[in-house]
Amino acid sequence: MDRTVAKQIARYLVSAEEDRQEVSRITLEHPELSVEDGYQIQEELVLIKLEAGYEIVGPKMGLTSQAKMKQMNVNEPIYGYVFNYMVATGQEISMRDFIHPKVEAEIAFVLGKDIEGSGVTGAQVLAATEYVLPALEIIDSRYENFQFTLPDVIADNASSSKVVFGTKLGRPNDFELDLVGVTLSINGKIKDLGAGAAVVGHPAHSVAMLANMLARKGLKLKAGQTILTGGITGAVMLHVGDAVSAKFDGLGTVDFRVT
Ligand code: OOG
Ligand code: MG
Repeated sequence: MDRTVAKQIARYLVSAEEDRQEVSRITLEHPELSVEDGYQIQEELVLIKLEAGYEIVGPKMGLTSQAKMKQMNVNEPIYGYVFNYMVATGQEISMRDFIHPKVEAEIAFVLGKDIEGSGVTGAQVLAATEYVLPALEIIDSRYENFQFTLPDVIADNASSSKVVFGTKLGRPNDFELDLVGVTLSINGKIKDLGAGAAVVGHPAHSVAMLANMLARKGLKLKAGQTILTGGITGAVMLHVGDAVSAKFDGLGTVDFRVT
């Protein structure tokens, strides 16, 4: 698509994020947009963030579980980017920072080596991984009612908004990550649960898919990046006063409170 249009749409989405103001999804005005166009807009959005001085923590995968695909009514995994300003530093997050946030439990990978090329496998990913750690991702679609098609959500940086990382680092080979069980609770009540296998069979497979998707663009995963592999559980709406807690078998607990 025309670069000027892609840039203009990217700016529209960045403003929605900065103003915490939901906007009409872009495919209403541009019904012809393809998945490729969505990524072109996302690339412009990433450039705007980099020009503003923000840094990439890592790319992330989204819509990798049946729970998420069903919930959002889309049928294929996507990627987006987590930036340094999105990483929560305390145990509290303020509802004022969001439009209509939801939380989901994920397993994150910290890479010790670059992963490049097509045909990357889960085994290669595990060999290149320094640590795995639990995370709660807070997604906040910029679109009205959190409703979108694939090109919309890709352009909107896969709804990325904030991440709370756990503090317990695991060595990837000490776990069968597909069998790691997770519960997601709010105010002491379990809202959803699952296991690592919910994420395209194995979270390492999600990272491999990501490497392969990036390879098509001539990009690679880099040593030092922290990568979210996608929600294991469905995403749960947040409200002021919520105490959110996710328990990961062997990887500890991630908690935060919504003020
Ligand atoms: C898209 C974001 C997807 C995940 O883990 O599935 C995502 C959305 O559901 O709004 O981060
Ligand atoms: Mg996610």
